[in-house]
Amino acid sequence: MPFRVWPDMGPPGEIRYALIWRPPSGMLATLPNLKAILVLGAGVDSALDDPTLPAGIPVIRLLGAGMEDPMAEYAMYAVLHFQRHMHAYPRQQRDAVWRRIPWALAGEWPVGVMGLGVIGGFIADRFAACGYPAAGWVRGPRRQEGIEVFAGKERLKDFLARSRVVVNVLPLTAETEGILDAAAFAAMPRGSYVVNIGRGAHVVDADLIEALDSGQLGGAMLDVFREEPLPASHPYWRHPKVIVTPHAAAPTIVDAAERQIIGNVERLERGEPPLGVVDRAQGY
Ligand code: OXD
Repeated sequence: MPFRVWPDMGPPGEIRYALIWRPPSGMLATLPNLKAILVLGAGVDSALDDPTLPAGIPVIRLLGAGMEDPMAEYAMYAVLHFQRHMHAYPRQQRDAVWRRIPWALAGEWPVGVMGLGVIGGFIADRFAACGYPAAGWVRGPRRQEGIEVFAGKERLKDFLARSRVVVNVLPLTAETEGILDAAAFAAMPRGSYVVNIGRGAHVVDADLIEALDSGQLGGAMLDVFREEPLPASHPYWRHPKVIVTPHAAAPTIVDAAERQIIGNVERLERGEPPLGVVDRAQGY
């Protein structure tokens, strides 16, 4: 199959499959014979954001595609960092202070994962396997062996209240935008932690900073932001309780993504349903 790299795509009518990550708004609408839109990532919020996105064409996302492991590594690192006070020891070292900070064992440190899709479910299993009481919050009813599942908006508060740390991997939709706000932080135990590897817009930034400053939250490790790159003037960069990483939790793994995308194009060519089709109304 000929493969063209935008903007050198030749006659737009020849393009049948578009592999995208944040294309300019309106670009896909110029392709009259498009059969499928394949997103080169797990999150499709930016693709669905385009009001000119052609209707009736499947939008397909990556399902894990090897990103589960690096995402889980990031989440594990963040949780261990906070659980074992690795954020506090550098301050002590600076002043040559020899003081052991008491910590809770994994079994006494409940971890909550927001989103139990391919990636979130994998992360929750990792925590459970390492002995953390692991729970997940999801939109609708779901079961996952060994994971306490809280389903629906009405269970969100209970989920937050039992979590010493919340790891967010939700898809960004109209329903989840700003879900990590002042009310959510207030529901968490005092001094707990937030790890965001979902999307920046899940967090109400001013509320997070306020919760950190008041001591309601002990710290946050953030990989995703409303504006990326995070502007140099943003208070997160210099906040003593925030660790900023540059959307680095899990890059798209080329080999695995390639296999999944080629598999889906082959399915479409055979007239079979592809895997990972996004429900546009639902937003993921
Ligand atoms: C993704 C991402 O959605 O990189 O894959 O954020």
